[in-house]
Amino acid sequence: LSSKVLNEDNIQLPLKPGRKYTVSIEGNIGCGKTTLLEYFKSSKVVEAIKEPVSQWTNVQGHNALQLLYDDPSRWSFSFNIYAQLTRVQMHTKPHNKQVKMLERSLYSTRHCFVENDFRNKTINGLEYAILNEWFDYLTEMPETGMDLIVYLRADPKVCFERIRKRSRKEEAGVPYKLIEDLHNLHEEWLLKQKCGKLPAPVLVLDANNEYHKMTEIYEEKKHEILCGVK
Ligand code: DGT
Repeated sequence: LSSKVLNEDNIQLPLKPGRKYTVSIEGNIGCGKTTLLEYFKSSKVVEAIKEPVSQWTNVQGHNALQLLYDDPSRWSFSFNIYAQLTRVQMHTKPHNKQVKMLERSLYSTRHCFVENDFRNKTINGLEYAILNEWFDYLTEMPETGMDLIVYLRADPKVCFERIRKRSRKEEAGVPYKLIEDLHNLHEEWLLKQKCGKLPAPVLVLDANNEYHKMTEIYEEKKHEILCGVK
């Protein structure tokens, strides 16, 4: 796996001074999105907005993530529509820093999780249609636009091992097939571009490496990851 930028022509560095940018960090469960956000969190120019997993494990007292994995056919629609709400909240959160860095986006819910649930029949045709109509409506809003996607591309086996090691209680029963399927969906969306025009150029980083090597890669690619903002 090598680092490359798709649609390289679309990234014009340095970008206009003073403008705000939105960068979405994408990749499979366990690929290291949180680590990247943690790395850039202390930067003066970055507002890092982590995925609200704690919100999903306590929706007014309901552990939506646990329910999702206990009984996907019953709970996938509820989970995805709630994930969609929390993602709009991330996209629209006001910020003062020049670069807003998001852990996933409305797009990964749609093209990876919702797509996977429909293919595996854990959501039905009507549920799929409702989620997609919401997605189309929400992504027409200028506030949900993005300037760059950073794809942390890792082997599904590596992700599966990391998920096993971190042993998040709700993910105890995550099957390898889910990780493989989500990997393929990220590839279809971000590399093969099978989901239509991408909302932003994609910077692909090899995320198979261990922590120290990954931080070296982040430092080396900092200029691109931050859209040229110093
Ligand atoms: P990292 O830091 O790369 O290891 O990332 P994670 O695993 O902390 O974050 P992520 O987004 O890959 O997943 C957190 C959990 O939530 C995981 O069990 C998958 C699930 N999840 C995240 N987003 C969605 C979504 O939009 N729909 C569904 N059905 N599940 C989702």
